Amino acid sequence: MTEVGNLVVVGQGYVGLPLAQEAVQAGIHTVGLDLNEAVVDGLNDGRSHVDDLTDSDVAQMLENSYSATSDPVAISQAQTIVICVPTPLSKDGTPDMAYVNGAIEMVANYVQPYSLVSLESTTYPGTTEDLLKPVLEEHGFKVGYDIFLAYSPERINPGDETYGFRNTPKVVGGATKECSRRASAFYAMIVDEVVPVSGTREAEMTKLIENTYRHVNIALMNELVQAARGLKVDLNESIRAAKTKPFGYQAFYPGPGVGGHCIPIDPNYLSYTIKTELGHPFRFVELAQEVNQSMPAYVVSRISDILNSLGKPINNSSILLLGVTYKSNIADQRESPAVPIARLLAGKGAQLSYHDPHVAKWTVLEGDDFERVPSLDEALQQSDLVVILQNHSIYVEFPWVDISTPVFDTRGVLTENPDVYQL
Ligand code: SAJ
Repeated sequence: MTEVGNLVVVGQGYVGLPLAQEAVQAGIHTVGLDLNEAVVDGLNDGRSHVDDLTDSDVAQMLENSYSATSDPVAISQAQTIVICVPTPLSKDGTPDMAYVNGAIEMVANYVQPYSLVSLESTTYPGTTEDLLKPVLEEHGFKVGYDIFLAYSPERINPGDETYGFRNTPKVVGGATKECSRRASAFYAMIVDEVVPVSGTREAEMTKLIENTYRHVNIALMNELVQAARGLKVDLNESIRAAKTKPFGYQAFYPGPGVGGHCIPIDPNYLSYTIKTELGHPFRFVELAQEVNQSMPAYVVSRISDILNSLGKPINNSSILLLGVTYKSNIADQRESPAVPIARLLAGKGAQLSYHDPHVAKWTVLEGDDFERVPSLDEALQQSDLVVILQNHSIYVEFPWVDISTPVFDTRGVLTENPDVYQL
């Protein structure tokens, strides 16, 4: 415990807060450091802003050894600092390292000698060595001697009932052997399995492999579903059949687009590095990004074809969108494809309404909020077309046989119903 000492977690979002919770449960005095005062105040009032933690989870943390603050001086009281800040894309699609740069500068200004600094934010290989290490050394530290530096990719899976923080193996790569030892000792207190790798680059690449694998395979299904339509093949049925193969295959499904904080973002960190460091494109990621980003327009073209076959233009047709989050059965809307789909339909004159059990008010255009339809049953009867964008359980279990309104299912959840339109 002395080596681990007190912990400061920089960033109290969907990654930092679960990590703080696990550390508190392990008996580690933990301070959640976040520059967003509203987040800090909410946490200190016992309120959670993260899907995977309830208010009572936060209250329990406060009763133990947790508090939140926006004052970086807390770093000077800790021996272990974990950085869990966002790594989004800039407008031009390149990595936006502003949060990481801000965090490491703040840590370097306050961190005590012999502390451990671990970065968890998803990023390109080389970030820890080439961006964090120089900042610490500019502040007089010698990495591996009087400061210890590591990278450990976050593997938080929002809404996952099976895998939580503690039972998901944690990959850890240190800048030096002693850094790796220190980091492994810390993480061993909060996860069941630590997976040490030889360096920070290997740890950074691990996360990019994991998510690029998904990104590319989802894009493969998104491109294939368009060809399958032309070949008169029910692709979702073939995927379900392929899934019976007990080895060498993992099912991915076509959809209306790829949302979330990981999959549409992370692989671009890989293609960015390859392009800038090596001077050539990383074609798999660029093609996958192109295919996945084209899905909203493909969905709208399918809507146009369906309404056309019913003798109705998109213009003035009432279209009910079901499910506006990025993933089923959670409230997170980040990068949800529902937004570009709604914008395209509104641009063509559609009368839009939406329902989502997790979203009471939906912002499609800046300052233009939609209210959720008050009654799903009524809205279903009053629409010209219903479009299922997210397979929330409520829609999978809904009695669709009683509905006369045409339904377009972009998630392949109603394939048993021949009258339902598919991607
Ligand atoms: N999607 C498809 N077809 C698929 C799978 C996903 O269209 O077959 C779409 C989803 O609708 C969503 C997006 O892609 O919009 C991302 O879905 P996701 O299942 O990958 O969910 P995420 O973004 O929450 O990914 C996380 C990742 N976890 C971490 O990065 C720590 C990922 O590594 C997990 O494997 C994934 O959850 C998971 O398994 O649910």
